[in-house]
Amino acid sequence: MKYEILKTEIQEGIAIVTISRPEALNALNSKFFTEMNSLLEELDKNNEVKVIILTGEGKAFVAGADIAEMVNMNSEQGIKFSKIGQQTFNKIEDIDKPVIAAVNGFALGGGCELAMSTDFRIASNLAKFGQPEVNLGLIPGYAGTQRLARIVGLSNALYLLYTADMITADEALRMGLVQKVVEPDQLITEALAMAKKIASKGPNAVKKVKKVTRKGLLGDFYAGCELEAKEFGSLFGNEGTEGMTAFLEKRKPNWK
Ligand code: CO8
Repeated sequence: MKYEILKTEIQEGIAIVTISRPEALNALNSKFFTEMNSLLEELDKNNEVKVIILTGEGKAFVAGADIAEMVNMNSEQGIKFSKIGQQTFNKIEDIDKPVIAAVNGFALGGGCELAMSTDFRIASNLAKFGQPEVNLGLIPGYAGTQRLARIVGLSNALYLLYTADMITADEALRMGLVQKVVEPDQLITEALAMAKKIASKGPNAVKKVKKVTRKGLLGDFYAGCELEAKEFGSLFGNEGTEGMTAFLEKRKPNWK
């Protein structure tokens, strides 16, 4: 597929995906979702890619769903547009490679929801976060009502959703919405360093950590523990045994 909004660069096993429609602050339109779905399938199949970084071009990460595209939608079209976004962001959650958001600027509405569908977020100190939907007489439609409270807790979520306040990267850090804040010119360097660190770990262990941690949060605690034990056991006799042997032999593991 020919990509017009998404630019991808792969270096040393890390795919850096840049959302590039800066004239509209990278607002999410139908074309974005078509491209993102196709790209996720490609990255999923590409064995060279171990970790994915998502970032935005210009002063925004993503300033929300495309208001110009949504303004004339009827209820049925609104539901459809919401579901397309939900399914795409679920794919980001489900892909069995870690995904990191490197939030360079505004992450508002659908942009904050996109960032929340990644595994964790690193932000430039210029980034701003918020769910401004109620300003437009709307509510989040890409699972923001569900993910925000799971990430920052109920009261922080409701505060952001009710007030539509834009918060700084440091406030987002305090709430746990981002995991690290850096100078703007360090954002990609730092995201790459984190991605490379993850890529150096046992690849199957990393995939299973994502699967088990995410599944556990969606289902019940005991089912999560069952899955954890099963996946834990599956690493013995191969990657786990190699990692433990390497530790005892004081050498680097040889991941397959
Ligand atoms: N959609 C479409 N265009 C946008 C959007 C957007 N979300 N945000 C910015 N733009 C456009 C502006 O219209 C402007 O275009 P133009 O130059 O043609 O006038 C251009 O980007 C630059 O924007 P500004 O001039 O406004 O830039 P500022 O630096 O002055 O302001 C802000 C930056 C504060 C980010 C401001 O642009 C803003 O408030 N944007 C809207 C933020 C917002 O409300 N986002 C939430 C949208 S709703 C949403 O995301 C719901 C998700 C769920 C959808 C479910 C589907 C049904």
